[in-house]
Amino acid sequence: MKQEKLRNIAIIAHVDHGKTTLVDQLFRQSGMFRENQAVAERLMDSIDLERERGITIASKNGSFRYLDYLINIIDTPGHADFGGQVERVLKMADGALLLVDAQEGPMPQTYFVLKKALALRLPIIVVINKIDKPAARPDWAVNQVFDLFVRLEAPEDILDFQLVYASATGGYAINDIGDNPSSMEPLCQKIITHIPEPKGNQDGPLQLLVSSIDYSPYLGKLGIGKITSGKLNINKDIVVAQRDGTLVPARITKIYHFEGNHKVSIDAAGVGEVVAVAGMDEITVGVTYTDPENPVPLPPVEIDPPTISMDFIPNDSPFAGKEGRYVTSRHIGQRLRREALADVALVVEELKGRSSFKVSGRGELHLSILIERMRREGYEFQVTRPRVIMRQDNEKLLEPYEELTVDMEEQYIGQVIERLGARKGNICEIHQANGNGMTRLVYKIPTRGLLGFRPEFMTITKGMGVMNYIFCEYGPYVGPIRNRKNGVLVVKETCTTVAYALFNLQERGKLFIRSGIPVYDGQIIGEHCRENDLVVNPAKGKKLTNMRAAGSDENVVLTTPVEMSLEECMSYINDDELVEITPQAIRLRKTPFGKGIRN
Ligand SMILES: Nc1nc2c(ncn2[C@@H]2O[C@H](COP(=O)(O)OP(=O)(O)OP(=O)(O)O)[C@@H](O)[C@H]2O)c(=O)[nH]1
Ligand SMILES: [Mg+2]
Repeated sequence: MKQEKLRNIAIIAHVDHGKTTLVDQLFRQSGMFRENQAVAERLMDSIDLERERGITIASKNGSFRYLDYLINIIDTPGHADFGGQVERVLKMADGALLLVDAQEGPMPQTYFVLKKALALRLPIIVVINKIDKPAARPDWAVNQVFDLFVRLEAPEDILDFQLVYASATGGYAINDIGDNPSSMEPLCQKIITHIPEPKGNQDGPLQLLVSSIDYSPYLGKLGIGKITSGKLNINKDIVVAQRDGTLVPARITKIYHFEGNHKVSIDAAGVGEVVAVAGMDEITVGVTYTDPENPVPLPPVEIDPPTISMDFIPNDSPFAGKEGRYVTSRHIGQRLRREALADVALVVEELKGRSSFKVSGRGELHLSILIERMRREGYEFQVTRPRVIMRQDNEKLLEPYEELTVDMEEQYIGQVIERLGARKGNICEIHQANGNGMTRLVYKIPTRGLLGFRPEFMTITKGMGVMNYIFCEYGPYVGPIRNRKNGVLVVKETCTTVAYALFNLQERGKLFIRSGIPVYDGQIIGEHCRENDLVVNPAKGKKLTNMRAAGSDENVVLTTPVEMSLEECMSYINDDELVEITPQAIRLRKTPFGKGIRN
């Protein structure tokens, strides 16, 4: 592949601004699919959890052809918790498409990803997307983007960014508002003219920085990256320069490049090509594949440190080992370490003498997605409540703060302000109702205060609110923040729940389970209406009498139990409680006495 006919771009934006949808259209219009071929929407969101949640979790490589150019494109996640991926995959790109929603304008994650792209001095094409929305305000959005570039002190040449307007769902891009929409052509033109071809010396020593890791059931681990110097040939001997500087010899068994959303096997690749390489198992993001005769390692990417952590503990509940396939500390440790090799934003530490692991990441979602994936793979374990990672600055204790943006209808503002006040948030900005009747509040709030706020916010705003947050800095510790006010209902002894007993317990609080469910001593099955915990017997039947009463057991009407998602469970529990996770169930429990789990 000739270097001048290659382009490598990353597509970056705030969550939901339309990255994956735009990739769909670029693929479709490149003639990659047959006319009548059924192609899934958001094709690059290929992981089950991505489809279920409608968000991108892992960045992915793909490519499409435009004229005689091959354009490698990297779709990235927009959610702040997965920001670590954006930081590292940008190393494969020679330019970036910065998408901005024409109605919302730049959002916290737009700021973050732009900052990372500017740090690498990548040329940028700004795509004002969703111009088809009735409340779109493209001119305003452009001004906001320009301000953002200025605020981030973009160098002169990059400040003068290229601009297109687009509707990813409509399948068109235009250079000026008012142009006739027809196709994505104007965007493709901008890519080939304004994003430079990849640089590097074809005859130099091999250099490829592994920026992403993929798995193949047949080939094991694949290191993905861009060749910045030299050539790569199949069955060639190379060395892997590890992050600590050691050199490990290796042999390349397979090389793939990307066509559409597929990998296609090739025999050789040259400078500028983005490839996936098989043959080495002990690799991690940040290693360099290089020449054994003349090794020239590349500096690995610096990744922002994690802000929250939780303990992963082998399951020791009375139901342990019944539902999972991988249950031992060894299984859990291996799986976590494997994840940490592919995801450098995740830090896994063994807790000595406790056969448990401290896992640190960028946010609740970062960790909960990992937990959910492990659960689906057949793992069984328990986790503690997430806690933020504190720092010490001389005598002062510091904790992480986030910038939180909430958009909601006016009638909910009072309640939201009250809740965020209790969580030690400080209002920084208020933007009165704009075109779509939403008011925006911007807060600075300790990360601790944010834990578990999303479900609360969704309940207050009846599911219509939008919230976003992004790590901003470490600041002074603000003292304790209260988690929940109420105690819980704790099961006395192992049994199966009975409708009649639950019916009576309903008066004591909110229940989390139905009848006919096996439960164990110490399991939490509801929230007490008072502040203390209450030990209950959910199997207590009715006293038998000879009398026939109207309210016999079949007639007992139970209110629907509260069903909490994994994230809700994680932030619901207190420090003396655990979430038990198995492929079949998520349960809450009290920590067994004497088995301290805190640091
Ligand atoms: N009206 C309108 N909706 C759009 C447009 N582009 C995307 N959407 C919608 O916006 C939503 C999010 O789109 P995605 O493509 O998943 O956004 P994303 O940026 O990939 O999101 P993450 O990967 O989770 O950060 C979907 O419901 C799309 O249908 C557009 O041009 N116009
Ligand atoms: Mg996406």
